[in-house]
Amino acid sequence: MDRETRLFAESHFRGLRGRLPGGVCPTPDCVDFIENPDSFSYADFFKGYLLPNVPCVFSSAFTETWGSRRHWVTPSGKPNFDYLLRNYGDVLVPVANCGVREYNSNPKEYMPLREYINYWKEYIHGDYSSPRGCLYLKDWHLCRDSSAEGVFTLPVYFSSDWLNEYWDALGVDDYRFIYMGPTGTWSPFHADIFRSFSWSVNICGRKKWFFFPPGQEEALRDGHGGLPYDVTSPGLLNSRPCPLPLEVTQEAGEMVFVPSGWHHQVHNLEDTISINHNWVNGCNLTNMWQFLQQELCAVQQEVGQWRDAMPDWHHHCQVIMRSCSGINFGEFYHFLKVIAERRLLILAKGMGPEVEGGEDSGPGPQQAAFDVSRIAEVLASVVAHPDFQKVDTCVFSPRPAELLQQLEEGVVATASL
Ligand SMILES: O=C(O)CCC(=O)C(=O)O
Ligand SMILES: [Fe+2]
Repeated sequence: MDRETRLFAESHFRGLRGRLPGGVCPTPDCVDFIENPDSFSYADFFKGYLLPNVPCVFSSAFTETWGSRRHWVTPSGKPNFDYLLRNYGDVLVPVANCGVREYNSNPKEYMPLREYINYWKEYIHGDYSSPRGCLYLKDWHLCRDSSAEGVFTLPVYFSSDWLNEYWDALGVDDYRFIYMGPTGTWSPFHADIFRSFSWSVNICGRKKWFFFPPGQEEALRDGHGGLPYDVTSPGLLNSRPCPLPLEVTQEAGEMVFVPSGWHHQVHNLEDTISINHNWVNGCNLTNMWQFLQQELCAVQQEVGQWRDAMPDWHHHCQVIMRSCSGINFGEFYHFLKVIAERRLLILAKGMGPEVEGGEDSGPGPQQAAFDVSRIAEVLASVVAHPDFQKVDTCVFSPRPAELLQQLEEGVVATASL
């Protein structure tokens, strides 16, 4: 990140005063297509798409050199089953059944990749039908569970990725996924976990995306407040006036940027393999914090009747929240702490030359200074939250107020950087 981009971004967030842009976001007329990697910088992406939180599609030139685009695909553009079987045949992968609805998702089972590929071959030979239904391999953690050496190169645009940095630091999990499935497999209507961004590259095949800007999903709710499962079902659009989605067709090799809080639905138009990552950084941290507050409110409402009878009701709400949403207020603090300490260390080590992105180079001082200012703003809101004040923070080191003070000192020290 260069200084000019950092100052631009900090002034963007000062203008918002800790809030998210209010109201329903208007639907853009179309989604921009970025043709040429040589004339599209990190700063261009940051200012044009990440900060304004709007989608875009990058041409296949951006992923030309990826190993997976050579090895995972046959010369005719189909999935290279033999290569995948040779390299990953015994790996256990999660598989969803697209034909069975479980709430607003699909039930998943685990099977060796070999079994899934056998199913896929039979499905093709059976004219895209099978007694086993329509199965979609989703959320396979290739990087966590096997080596992904040479499979892809993290594009510089997506290099500020605190979610994966946090999980890598803990050595436990990640949000890096492989999806693969035949024509007709699809992902129901949703917004991404924790209001993260996502990026998605088709290694082979094509996808159709339906996007709704944040807030527009409210008009799609049913009488019980539920969101639709399938926004393409004729029943939905015929029943009442609904906003129309923004439609994008993603071709082989192309890369889609999915902004924070945009609901979407995705259909594979051909036999498709994709790599998708979820990521959070200083640009959508407020969205994540707001999402966590909403999740806690929902839990509190659900178990409100026991509030007076249970002395540790607040603690139980946090426990329930963790099991439903995967994270609670205490863990969110830990996430902020891990990233904050890494950024403060970069700043303390001195203001060396700015290196732009890349998987291994890590953030430079301007990026670190921006990150510190974003964490300081959100942590101030966390510390002031009445439900965070009920969390037992004695065991946290440093204590939240102490970390906030270090960050605020960091903001002052880097003002002239
Ligand atoms: O490709 C899919 O089926 C879903 C992808 C998705 O939802 C995402 O990348 O956020
Ligand atoms: Fe998604």
